[in-house]
Amino acid sequence: MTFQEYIASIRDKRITVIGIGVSNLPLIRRLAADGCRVTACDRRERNALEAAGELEGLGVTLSLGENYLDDLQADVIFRTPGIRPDLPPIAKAVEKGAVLTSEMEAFFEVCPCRIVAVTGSDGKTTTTTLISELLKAAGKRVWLGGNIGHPLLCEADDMDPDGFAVVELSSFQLMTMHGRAPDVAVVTNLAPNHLDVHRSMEEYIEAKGNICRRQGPGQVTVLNRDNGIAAGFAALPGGEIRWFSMKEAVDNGVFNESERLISAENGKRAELMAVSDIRLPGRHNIENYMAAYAAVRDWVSPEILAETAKTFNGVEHRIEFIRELRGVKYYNDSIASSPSRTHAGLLSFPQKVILIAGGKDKGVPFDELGEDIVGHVKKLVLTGLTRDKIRQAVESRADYRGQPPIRVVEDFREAVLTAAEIAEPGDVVLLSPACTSFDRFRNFEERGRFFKQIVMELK
Ligand code: UMA
Repeated sequence: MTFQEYIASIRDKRITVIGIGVSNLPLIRRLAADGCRVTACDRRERNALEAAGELEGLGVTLSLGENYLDDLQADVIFRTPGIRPDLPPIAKAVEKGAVLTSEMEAFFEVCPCRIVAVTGSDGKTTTTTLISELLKAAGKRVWLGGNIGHPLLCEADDMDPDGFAVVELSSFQLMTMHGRAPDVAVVTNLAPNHLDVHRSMEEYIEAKGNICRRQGPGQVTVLNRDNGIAAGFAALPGGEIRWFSMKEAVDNGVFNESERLISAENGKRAELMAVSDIRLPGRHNIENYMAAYAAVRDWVSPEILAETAKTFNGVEHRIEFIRELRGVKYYNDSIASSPSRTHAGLLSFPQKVILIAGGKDKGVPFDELGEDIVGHVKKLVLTGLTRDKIRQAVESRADYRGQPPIRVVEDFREAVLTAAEIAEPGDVVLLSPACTSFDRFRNFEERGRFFKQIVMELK
């Protein structure tokens, strides 16, 4: 069924789209343009919903604010990922016969090409992007989307049946995926996450398992051998199991042996590349490469893998390599808007770095950040509204004996220039703010791009 035919099949039904955000907006527009009767619901009030006027202009009925689900009368419901499928009004509508689906579930039904789907608690965005890069480098047409921030349903009819849809899937999306299985499913790892939304760790694992639960012959399941929960998915029906492992040799998949990546195809081994060829910093990126190659080895040669590893700079704003100038490497980790994210950023480098941190105060404690800074930072440059709070968190530590030295600079550009000035050949300069950007920027993307611009202008 094409997307066009799918829309035709629901055109006479009462359609309700719940959640007017990134996933659903293009869908609402398309349904309305194709003459469907659409109600769109969102808990946000009208004044917080930029698209309200535009959608009404298209004939969409809006149900907004606190009681947005009170009058849910629908035959077909599209649920946004951020809403639990078992909310009482939704459950009641389903009891009365409504079909509950989502943008991603519908996409799986109408996607004309192969689907490679990636989930996991960590590394899924980088692994998804890597898979897309590898396939593109092998000359394939690729559509990249899903939880990574780009909904694909409305593009389905333009997709080339010989191409690939490469999608990142969150547990929220997977919770209700019961239809077509992906041709290749990748599970990077599983660790407690989103337990504010999921009722339990069991529910979270159950949702993630949906990525491979209905796979079968001719399909591929890539699993992390070193992660107990992800490895447990091998017991699900699944497809051909391909493992990746940092710790042990596997019969089918990719593993690390003495810092060299080895591909194994049903026992037959071939060396792929040295771990040191991977330009992205951090041990976790070795795992991301292993997972990605295990997923695409049928279409991507080892030469393309090695070439991509040497040149791929990473996903924008996530420990993204910018340039090397006079022996100093600059990295943009603007996405790190919390101390835990900066912790991960710092641990990605084997050496102590020159860290630029600080931003808007969102009330989180900086005690652990203080510990990370003392342990992993060579020189610290603080800026933004939290600059003094972070400085105090570092200086008040019993183990702080003047290392790292701290420079406090009010202006963001000055902060970057200061970091460049105090850096020596061999150093890494890392923007990983541990705070949100809203004291000075519209979002972390704007902060990251401004940082990159300043770094590129350095002479
Ligand atoms: N809404 C309600 N009631 C609710 C929850 C939400 O009315 O109970 C409304 C919100 O007001 C909003 C709308 O629903 O206007 C959409 O919100 P949303 O958060 O469900 O979703 P999207 O804007 O469509 O973004 C989602 C993903 N967000 C979540 O899963 C929470 C995005 O991932 C994803 O990029 C996007 O779809 C593209 O498909 C974000 C994320 O943080 C980046 N994901 C989590 C993660 O990666 O860890 C899962």
